[in-house]
Amino acid sequence: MHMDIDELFPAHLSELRRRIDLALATHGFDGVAIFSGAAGYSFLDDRSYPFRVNPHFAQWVPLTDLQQSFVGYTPGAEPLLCFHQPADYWHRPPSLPSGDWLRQFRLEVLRDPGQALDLLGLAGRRIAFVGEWQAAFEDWGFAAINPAPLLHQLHYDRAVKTAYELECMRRASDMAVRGHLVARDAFAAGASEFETHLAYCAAVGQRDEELPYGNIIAFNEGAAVLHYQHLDRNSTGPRRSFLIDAGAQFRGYAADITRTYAAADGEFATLVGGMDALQRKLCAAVASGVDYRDIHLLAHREIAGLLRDAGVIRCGPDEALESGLSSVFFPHGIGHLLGLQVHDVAGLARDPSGAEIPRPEGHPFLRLTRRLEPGFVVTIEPGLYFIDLLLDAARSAGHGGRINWDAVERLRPYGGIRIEDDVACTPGEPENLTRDAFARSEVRDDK
Ligand SMILES: [Mn+2]
Repeated sequence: MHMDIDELFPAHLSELRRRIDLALATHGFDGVAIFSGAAGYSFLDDRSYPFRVNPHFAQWVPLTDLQQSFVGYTPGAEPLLCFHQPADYWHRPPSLPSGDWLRQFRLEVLRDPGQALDLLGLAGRRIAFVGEWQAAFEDWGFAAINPAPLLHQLHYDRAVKTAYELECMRRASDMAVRGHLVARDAFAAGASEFETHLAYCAAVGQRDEELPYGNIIAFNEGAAVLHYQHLDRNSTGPRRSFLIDAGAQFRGYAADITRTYAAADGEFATLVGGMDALQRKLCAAVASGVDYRDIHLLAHREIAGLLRDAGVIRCGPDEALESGLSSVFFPHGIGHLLGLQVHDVAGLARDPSGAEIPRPEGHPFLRLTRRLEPGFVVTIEPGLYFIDLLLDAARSAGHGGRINWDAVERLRPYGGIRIEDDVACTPGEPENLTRDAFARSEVRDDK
């Protein structure tokens, strides 16, 4: 069912080398030093923020918690991994890496990050630094710090996933789906939002700071808050609806999945079913050559059609889209690139230069405007919400007559609906990483 990840790694690294060889030659560098990063500290405190590895580093090396380390690379030479393993009795120093992937690297273990200076071969060569800059590197002689033209090119290329990256994302999907199923059951069993969150983390096997983004676990009206961050500790009170937007990461690659559940049959449950059907239709539109902006606009028409059929609005899809009414209920983009970052880079890139493809007018939150290519992984996440702030603004803006306010009052206590899958574009049919992972979990459950 799953491919052997170690077998896929050498071809992945070859592709990274091919890409960076071209980028370095184009922009006049002899090599690159990719810094993993260092945890930052809270103001006036000796507590650090959660560490987030430089995604460029994680693309080369499947180590997401390694600080003060470098990948050094010059075209034609074996990549160098400067692995920082401090002598430290306050913390557990990182264990030396192992695994087949390591055979692609020359490993140097450093007690002090400063030892990387000689190893990186900066003398007489133009080496670009990629990562979060540290004052300690001031005198090292890097030719450039995060040169924008080089980064634009690497980010543009990153949208196309290698077979290794796709496999990492399938595994992240499996992990996240495990959490989703447990969370669904926790909600049904009467857990609080906070308890549901803990059950999710336990099932996935990742703590908050390891997840690709903070879980959104929202009951009832909370589902209308797009990035609801509060985790209510109270488990009493009515439960009408449950929106969970939660992921997982495998070797730094993210899954980003949202599901919405109705606690009982009725008007809201019917709306959830309608959203699920239109979401599948939008997923099927993920194909090579398709302008992602068109999927976004199709989503607006589909959601408006659903709202009209449900008696929530009183106009057709085209009028709802053109008047801006559909954005009252669906105020975010249909999705984004996914990979090493949950909202992955270069979603608007026209080409490797960093020039941008504009968003459709009136749609300021769309994060992806490119034409899809095989290897792109995108999310498809239509939403439909009852947001007081936007409904009030719609009334002031003259949309009042197009909205059935009785229906809005009935549905407002449910908050909203979002259904989100991660979909890989291929030369043929799209691969739905999320629905495939749910299907695999059902096969397991049946046994
Ligand atoms: Mn998303």
